[in-house]
Amino acid sequence: MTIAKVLVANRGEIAVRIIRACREAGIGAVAIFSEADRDALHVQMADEAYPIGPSPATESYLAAEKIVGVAKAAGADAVHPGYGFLAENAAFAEACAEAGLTFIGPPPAAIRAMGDKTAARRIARELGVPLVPGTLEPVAGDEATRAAARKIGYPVMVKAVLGGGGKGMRLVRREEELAGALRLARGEAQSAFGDASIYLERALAEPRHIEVQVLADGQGCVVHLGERECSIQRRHQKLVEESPSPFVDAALRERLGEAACRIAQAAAYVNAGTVEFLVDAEGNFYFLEMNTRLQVEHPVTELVTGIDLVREQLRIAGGEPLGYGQPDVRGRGVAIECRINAEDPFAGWLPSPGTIRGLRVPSGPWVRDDSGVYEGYTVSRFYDTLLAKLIVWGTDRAAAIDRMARGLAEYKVVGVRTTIPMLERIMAHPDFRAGRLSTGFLDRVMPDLGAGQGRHASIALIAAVLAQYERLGRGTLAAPPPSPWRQAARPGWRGRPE
Ligand code: MV4
Repeated sequence: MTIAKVLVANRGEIAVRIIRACREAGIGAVAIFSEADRDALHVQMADEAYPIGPSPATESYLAAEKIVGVAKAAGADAVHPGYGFLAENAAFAEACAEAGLTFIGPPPAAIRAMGDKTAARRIARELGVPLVPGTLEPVAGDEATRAAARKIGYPVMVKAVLGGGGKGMRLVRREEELAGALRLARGEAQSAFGDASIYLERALAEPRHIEVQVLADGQGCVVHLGERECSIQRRHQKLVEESPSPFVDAALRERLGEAACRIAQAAAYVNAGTVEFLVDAEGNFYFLEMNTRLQVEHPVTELVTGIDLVREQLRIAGGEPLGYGQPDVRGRGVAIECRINAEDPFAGWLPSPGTIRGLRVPSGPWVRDDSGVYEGYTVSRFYDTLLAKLIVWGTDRAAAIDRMARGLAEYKVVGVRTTIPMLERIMAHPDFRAGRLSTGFLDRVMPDLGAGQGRHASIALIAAVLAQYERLGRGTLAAPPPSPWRQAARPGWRGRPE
């Protein structure tokens, strides 16, 4: 089925990324936009753009029926969901198919199979892929759950069956905490996923979060494109990702990749997907879950393998075979991605919406800026805080780190606070430069940032809100600065005034 026009059911940097891939493939790109996104970059770059509804995502980017309706009216023959929003919504994929639209992603059955985390664990177990010790079915009733937790051994992780990405996840260190944690986890699962089912796993202490990119065509060919190290996270929001992982050697890569491909095959997977693992300090890996979508961090895989993942998604959805096998996939060098978010890690990670009054993005050899914003754009408070991703490539990890540090130093955003200063601190940190990473990295090396779930995180947030309130009270925020470049304390980068 030839795809001539794609409706991009997303916004921000990923919508721009998909529009660019369509443009390069000679495919028409249709954008949708909410009231808040009327002036957004993706709207300006698309061939056509249609309003989809009010600003709240539930009335726009999550309004499946409206999106299908606009796709049909615009004469699109395919829909790309991007990530987030409806990307892993099997009902949306089915609605697209029922409307005669190609969903650029996996079959609904694969989305459902991997969306039920205990079903995914059962598939991995049947394949002999190592699992984090835990239950393979949802746990019901406090007594049975208490017994299961005793059998697993504390600390345990309580997880939502339909969860993922850490949503609704709770660490329980001892039995006395279990009942309360179950009540909270079940409540969060019910409100977030419409299903209160939960399961238990042994909690691994400060593991690495390593994921494997897979690509599967419609003819049964499945390859993996190496791994990504994603351990530097704040409350399950990744901040820095890289490929390959500094911890993974060729033998472990082979085992991770083979396991990921077998899981994708067992799920009858088609298109791009990511298999997540936890890896302990001894190099033991454990299957966590499979994400049935393109990931934010896909560019690091693209820079190392030379494979355009969005272009491959379009080709696969159009019925084309991959045309290559595992021996043809080779990685070279190291790529690192930093997420430029409109939030202030030094003020309790408070979101920082507002107008971008000055913007200078880095460039130069092997520097890529995947952005959804422009100078003069007003960052909305309705959606996530991601402005752009800075991605670099280097011949080795030290070169990539140095290039990222140079890129971050060049990156200037005036008008909203960003994660750039914190990212610069990470690049300069000896533990990061030595590859000493784990999911506890941010807590360990920057406890002042209140990155974790702990009490100090709440204290940091309260302090930040009070400081903001005080500044407002003094009116110091009332008068806008006279010049963005004066605020950036640098001469205008467009060259010195004549
Ligand atoms: C875990 C874990 C340790 N033990 N499960 C986080 C998101 C989702 N992909 C699963 N995640 C984890 N699951 C067990 N049994 C550690 C993580 C984890 C994590 C946990 C807390 C804080 C940050 C984290 C970052 C990545 C993974």
